[in-house]
Amino acid sequence: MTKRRTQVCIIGSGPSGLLLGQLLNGIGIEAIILDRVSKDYILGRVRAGVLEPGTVALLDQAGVGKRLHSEGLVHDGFDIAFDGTLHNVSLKELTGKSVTVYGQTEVTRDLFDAREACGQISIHGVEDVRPTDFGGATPHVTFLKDGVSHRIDCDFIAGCDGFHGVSRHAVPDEAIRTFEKLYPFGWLGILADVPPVRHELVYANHPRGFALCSMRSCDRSRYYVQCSLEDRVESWSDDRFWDELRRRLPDSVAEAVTTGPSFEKSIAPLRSFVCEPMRFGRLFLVGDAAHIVPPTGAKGLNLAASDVHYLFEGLREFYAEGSSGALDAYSMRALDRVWKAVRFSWWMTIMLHRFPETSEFDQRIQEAELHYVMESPAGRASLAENYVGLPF
Ligand code: FAS
Ligand code: PHB
Repeated sequence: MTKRRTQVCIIGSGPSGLLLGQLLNGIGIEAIILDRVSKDYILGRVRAGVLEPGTVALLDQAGVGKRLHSEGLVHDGFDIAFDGTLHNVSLKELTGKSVTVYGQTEVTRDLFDAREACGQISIHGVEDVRPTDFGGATPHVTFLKDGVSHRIDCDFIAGCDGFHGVSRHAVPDEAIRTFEKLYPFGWLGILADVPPVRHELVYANHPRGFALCSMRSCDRSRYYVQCSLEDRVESWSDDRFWDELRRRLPDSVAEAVTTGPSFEKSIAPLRSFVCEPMRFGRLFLVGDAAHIVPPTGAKGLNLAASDVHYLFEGLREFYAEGSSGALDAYSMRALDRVWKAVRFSWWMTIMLHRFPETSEFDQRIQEAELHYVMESPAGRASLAENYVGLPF
C-alpha cells in the first residue's frame, strides 16, 4: 500500500469537489481529489443550467469566471405559462439581481482547466474508496487504483461524491438522519443545436404536464417535458418530443419553437433528499452527497456552491487562525440554506407539475396558487428572491 499525506482529501471531482479544490488552492491549502470516473465521463454529463449570482461570485473568487462572463447568458427574468398565457417574473425589478445561464458542463470544464493549470493532484478511475477514521485521530482515505492499494492521510475529508457516493454511507446509521420525498414523475430532457424559442426560460404548467424551455447558448436549446416514471427514452422519438413540447406551450410560443435532431436525450427522476447533519468529525458532506432537489427551482448546483462556500470559510479560518468555529458551524449554516431551497424546489414542483393522482380540490388549489403568485406583488417577490438564491 502506498502512503501519502495532504491537508484535505476531496472525494468527487464534480462541481463541488473541483470548486472546493480551486478555492483551497487559492490560499495555499493542498487538496487531492479522487474520482471513480474519468474527466471525460464527468464532462459528458448534462445537468444544471442556471447559476445564481452567489454562485457566479464564488466562481469569480475561484478565478474561473472569465468564460462564464463572456459566454454565459444573463437573464433578468423568466416566464411562467399557464392557461395559454405567459406571465413574466422580472427578477431584476423584484430583486435587483439576475441569473446566468451557463451549463454545469462548462463550469466543470473551467474548473478542470484551472486545476490542471495549477498542477494540482487529481486521481481518476479509483475504486473501493473508503473514508476512514474521520471520527478519530488519523482521518484517511484508502482506495484502489489499477489494482494497487493506496492510503491518503489528511486533516479533513470532503465528501463531494454525489448522491450515489460512498461518503454518506461511511457514516454509522445511528449518527445520521435522512429525509426523502419521491415525486410520481420524471423529466425527459433533450439537447438540440437549434436556437432557443425565447431569450429567457419558460416554465409551463399544462393539463398534459409540465414543460421547460431552456438553453445552453444562443444556438443550443435544452427542453424538458414531464414524463411518467414508467417512460423510457426509447419510446420518445424526436418528433414525439417536439409535438408534446409544443402541445404544452401557449400557441404563440409553440409556433416559434425551432425543432431539430436531438443529440442528448435522457430521463431523470425527481426527488427531495436531505441528510442531517452534514459533518461527522473530520468528514464533511458537500453538495449532492448531502441533499438532492427536484431541478424545477434550478437549485441543485447552486446549493453545492453554497455548501462549498461555508466549508471553505471554515477551512480557511482553521488553517489561518487555528480556530474551528466556522467548521463547527458548517452543518447548521449549510442546512439552514439547504432546507429553504428544498422547500422552494418542492413548492415550484407542486405548483407547476400535474400529479397523476391529484384530486379536483388539489388541482383547484394549484390553480389558485398560480393565480395568486402571478397577481400578487408579494407572491412574485417571494418567488423571485428564492429563484435568484437566498443569501449565503
Ligand atoms: P456530482 O454528482 O456532480 O459529482 C459527484 C462526483 O463524485 C462524480 O464525478 C462521481 O463520479 C464522483 N463519485 C461518486 N462516487 C464516488 C466514489 N465512490 N469514489 C470517488 N468518486 C465518486 N441541478 C440544477 O441546478 N439544475 C438542473 O437542471 C439539474 N439537472 C440534473 C440532472 C441530473 C440527471 C442529475 C443527476 C442532477 C441534476 N442537477 C441539476 C443537480 C446537479 O447539477 C447537482 O446538483 C450537481 O451535480 C452537484 O454537484 P456535486 O455535489 O459535485 O455532485
Ligand atoms: C436547464 O437549463 O437544464 C435547467 C434550467 C432551469 C431549471 C432546470 C434545468 O429549473
